[in-house]
Order: sequence, then structure tokens, then C-alpha cells
Amino acid sequence: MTPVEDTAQKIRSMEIRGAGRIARAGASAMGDFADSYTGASLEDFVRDLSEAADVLLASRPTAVSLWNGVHATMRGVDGASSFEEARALVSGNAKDFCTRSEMAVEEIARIGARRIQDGDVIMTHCNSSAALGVIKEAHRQGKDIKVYATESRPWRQGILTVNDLADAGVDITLIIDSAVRSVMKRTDKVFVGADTITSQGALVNKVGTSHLALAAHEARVNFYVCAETYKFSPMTLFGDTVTIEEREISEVVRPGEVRDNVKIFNPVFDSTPAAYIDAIVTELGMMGPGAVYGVMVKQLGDGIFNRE
Ligand code: RUB
Repeated sequence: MTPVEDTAQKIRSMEIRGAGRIARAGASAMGDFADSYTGASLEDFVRDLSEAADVLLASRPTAVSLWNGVHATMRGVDGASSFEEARALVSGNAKDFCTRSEMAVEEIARIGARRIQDGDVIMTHCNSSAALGVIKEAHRQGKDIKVYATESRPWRQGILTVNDLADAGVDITLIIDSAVRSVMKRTDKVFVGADTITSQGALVNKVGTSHLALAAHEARVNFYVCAETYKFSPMTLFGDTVTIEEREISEVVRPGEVRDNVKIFNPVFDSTPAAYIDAIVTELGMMGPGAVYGVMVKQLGDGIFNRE
């Protein structure tokens, strides 16, 4: 197995998961591919690089962060005049992307923590490093907060969340997914992460996120999304819809647990309309979902999403 295939396999099997980590893993794999490339022809390199990108992009379909991370590494390659120049570009772009990604998560923590007040009760879903960064930063600043985290069936990423917050010394309570609506009554704010944000400001995130949003809306609880801007999907500007990944039924039931004629449907992400989102915390600052379109258009103009 090549290192690129190995990374793709780790993403597919969820050994590497979470939209930010997936993006950095994809970008790093592209950088490593360039660094270890044994050929010397520019044409061959560009072709093989595109194939490596395709292998990585096929590993998980929903998080646009992976697409943006992988494509960020290819910026400028089409204009390179030699193999060495193209290789250096990919290698440098990959490192830049990972550094910018890590800095964005830290900036989001600082910006988002300002929305949290002493005494706040917070709910989160699944396991988002961006959302957890905000919560841990508020705690680090000495704010007295209490957090409810959902179990997040079927993979139970909520276990990662509660252990991470417990290790940080946060007052953390695990709830099952179906307790969201009743626990929302005692919640002040919701912070979740994002796999993809559309040009309409809709959020695509772990399945169940839209339930938190609905329950928060009903209970008049503020619903915040923590998302680096490389989770904004340029494709949605042109009308593309986001593919919602469906995973194996073995994630939902044990072998033999249900009759053979029971069908199982296991979509692992869902979409939350902009109307249920109070604000998106990005590394550029807080913005309403309506502002996403303008940021995306500017990013396109700046060539952030382009290879050239
Ligand atoms: C993880 C998930 C997270 C986002 C954002 O789903 O939905 O909320 O990916 O994470 P999965 P981060 O476990 O299926 O990858 O803020 O860490 O990028």
C-alpha cells in the first residue's frame, strides 16, 4: 500500500476522523507524495499527483475540508515550469495548509470563548476539535461552565469528547442522543463543529446536529457553529449539493441482531438550515450564516480554491 492509499484507508476506517484532521491528513499525504516522488518529469508528476488527490478525495465524501486541503496543495502547480518547482510548491503548500489550519482552530477558540459567560451551560455534539477548542478556552479563562455532550451514535464519538473535556477539568455530563430535547431546557448555548458549510449558510455536520438545532430553536437557545473557512464549500456556490455519506450497517447492529429482511439506513451526516444557526465562529471572526456567500466569493476571487 502506498502512503497515499494508507492515509485514505485510515480516513475511510475512521482512524483519522473529524473534518479538520482529515483535511490536514490529506494535505500532508500530498506533501509526502511530492517529497518522496521518484520520477523527474513534470508531466508525469502532475498526472500522478492528480491520481493521488483522487484516491484521497474518494475516502470520505461529505467533509469539503478534505477537498479544500488536498486542492490547496496543488495551487500553482499548473503554472510550474519544472518538476522541481512543482514538487517544491506542493510540499510547501501542504505545510502552509496544515499550519494555517492549526492556527485557525486556535483563533476560533479565542473568538468563540468570548461568547461564553460565567455560569453558562453548553451542549455539544459528536467530537469537533473546533467546538472543543472554544469550550476548553472558556474553561482555561476561568469561566465556570457546565457541558452536556451527546453520545453520537453509532460511532459514539461523544466518548472522545467527554474524556477530552474531563481531562481538561471541565464539568462534563454525557447524555444519550435522544435526551437532547429535554436537556436543551437547561442549556444556554450550543457549540458544534462543521464538516461543510454551504454558500447558503447551511451546516452539514454529524447526523443529529439538526436535532440539536431544532431543539435549540424551540427553546430559544443560541446555536453556534465553529468552522474554519476551509469548511466552506465553493462547489455549492455553483449549485452542487453536499453528498451525505452512508456507512456500513454493521455500525448500527451486531451480526444476527435483527431479522434478515430488516433494512438499515445509516446516513452519518445531516444538514441544518441557516435559519437555525445564530452565528458561525470562523478564524476571520463571527459571522451570520448570510455572510458566508460573500466570504466564499472573496475566497474564489483571491484564488484560494483554485489550482492556478
Ligand atoms: C465528526 C464531526 C465533527 C466535524 C468537525 O464526524 O461531525 O463535528 O467533523 O470536526 P466524524 P473538527 O467523526 O464522522 O468524522 O472541528 O474536529 O474539524
